[in-house]
Amino acid sequence: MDGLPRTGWVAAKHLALLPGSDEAGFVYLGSGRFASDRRKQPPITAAALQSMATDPGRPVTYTCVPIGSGERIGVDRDGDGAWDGDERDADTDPADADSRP
Ligand SMILES: [Ca+2]
Ligand SMILES: [Ca+2]
Repeated sequence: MDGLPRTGWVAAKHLALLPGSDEAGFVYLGSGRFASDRRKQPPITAAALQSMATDPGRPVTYTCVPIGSGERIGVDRDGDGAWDGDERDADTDPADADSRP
């Protein structure tokens, strides 16, 4: 399973450029799948996530986090329930819980 732990959640901040975005967060769902910080996007495999970092200077960073904190660290930094990518798309502040779509 690509060397990822089978328990807990792993959040990944992916700094490779995605279309229309300069940053994306992901949270590990289990079974080698990651959810992006845009709720409507389907989960992707660990291999697909790694393949996005094909150029130098566009790393994918994996962070092991305590069980239960992966969603906040990976995809909803302010914990307001709106995921970071959806907030960026809606021009609300992903770091301010009082600002949400
Ligand atoms: Ca949020
Ligand atoms: Ca917010």
